[in-house]
Amino acid sequence: MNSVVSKQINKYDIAKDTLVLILAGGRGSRLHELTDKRAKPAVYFGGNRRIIDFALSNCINSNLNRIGVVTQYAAHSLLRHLQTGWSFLPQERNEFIDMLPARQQIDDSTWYRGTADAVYQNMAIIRDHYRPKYVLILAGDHIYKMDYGQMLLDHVTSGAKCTVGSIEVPRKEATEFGVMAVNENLKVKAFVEKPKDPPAMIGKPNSSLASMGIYVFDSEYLYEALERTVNNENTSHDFGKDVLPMALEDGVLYAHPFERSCMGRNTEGAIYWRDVGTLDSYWQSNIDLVSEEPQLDIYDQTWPIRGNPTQTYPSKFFYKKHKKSVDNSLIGGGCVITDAGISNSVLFDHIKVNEGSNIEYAVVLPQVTIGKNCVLKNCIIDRHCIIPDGMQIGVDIEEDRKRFRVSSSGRITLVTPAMLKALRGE
Ligand code: ADQ
Ligand code: ADP
Repeated sequence: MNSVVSKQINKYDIAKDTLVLILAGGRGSRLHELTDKRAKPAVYFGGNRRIIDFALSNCINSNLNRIGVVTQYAAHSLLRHLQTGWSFLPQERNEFIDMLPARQQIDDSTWYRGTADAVYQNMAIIRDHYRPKYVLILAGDHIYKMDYGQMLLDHVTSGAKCTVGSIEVPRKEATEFGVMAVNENLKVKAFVEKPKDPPAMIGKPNSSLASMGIYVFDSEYLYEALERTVNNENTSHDFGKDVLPMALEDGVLYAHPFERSCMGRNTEGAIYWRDVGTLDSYWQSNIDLVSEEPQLDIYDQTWPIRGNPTQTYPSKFFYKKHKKSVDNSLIGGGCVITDAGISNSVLFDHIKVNEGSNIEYAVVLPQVTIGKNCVLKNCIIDRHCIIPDGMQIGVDIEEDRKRFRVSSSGRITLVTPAMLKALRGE
């Protein structure tokens, strides 16, 4: 007797057929000196994580365990992070996080091209070695919690060949994004990359539907689209500028609304997604975490964001002479705080803060020493800085402009070891 077993499409089967590519090689130039030596995805975030930990954790939580990290710019710090914190997947189940370096350098004019080129350069490996049915392309520099399984399932059931993650954003902020219009079936009807005057959503004049810069492709369609893009010298070899408009023209582009797959919402059900591309947005996303009810709940254990555990002793606090305190702040391990006031700040591991200092609205990266009687406000202090006794940062912005880097909004001061060295005349 023949029995027909009907098989429902489910997230787990799709996940097995999917290769994830995390684009982790952008220069991140709007983070200025913070990305002089490390790619943006390797920048520290949230007290003891790096930015790329969000995309990687979302993958693991979504049962997507076949991951390639496409690197180009300043990959060393990222590589070290992946080796020490992310090398636990079992090879015998064909699960992996592989580094896929894009071409390092051919000649000065062509070595560094767009995102589509970075994937194209790895296409032979993807097609012949990994042989996926679907390819999920992610940015390595977004802060959010998302079930990619739902986006993949929507992709397969809609009949799309390319699906783009989408989110409603204020129209005035949409100049930084790809902006689209969709029909009632979420088929994309128009797409424009970083428009000067972003089109509004129907019935919502102050909102635009933005691309999150994450894409699911049928692999065969991806290979064909990349060949067409990269072999055309008139294109910029970029997903947003070239590949998505091509998929739109081919009539195979659909949108996936982020609210369908946003995970780990706080009690108010907020949706949180940030592209931390500038000093202002990087600082703000870190400071967002210190509020009592943050929109991004890092303490939610149902969708954990894992990182690279550093061996630290617990932090120590001494209050002897001054009546200062620590309030509304995240403090990493191995810190020693002596008679110093700290509020609304994120301190990473191994920070020493000496007596009489006051820290407010600061993001302080690992292994920083802050001398006595310093004032730090609205600032980002890079790893390995030694702040001399009595230094004031974020107090007089005009003074800061002469010594440090002030963000484009004029609100945030960035201090790096190289700037302090120059100040010391070394
Ligand atoms: P952008 O954020 O401007 O816009 P882009 O700078 O191209 O996109 O970077 C996307 C990702 O690729 C980042 O993670 C970056 O680090 C990485 N990357 C860039 N160049 C790379 C290279 N040569 N090699 C490896 N990795 C590289 C995109 C879309 C918009 C969308 C926003 C959402 O183009 O349509 O709205 O993302 O943030
Ligand atoms: P991380 O980003 O891992 O904290 P650091 O802040 O120490 O590392 O430096 C960032 C990256 O800059 C390192 O991973 C390394 O690739 C590079 N780097 C640091 N110091 C030097 C140096 N003196 N010469 C060349 N490269 C360096």
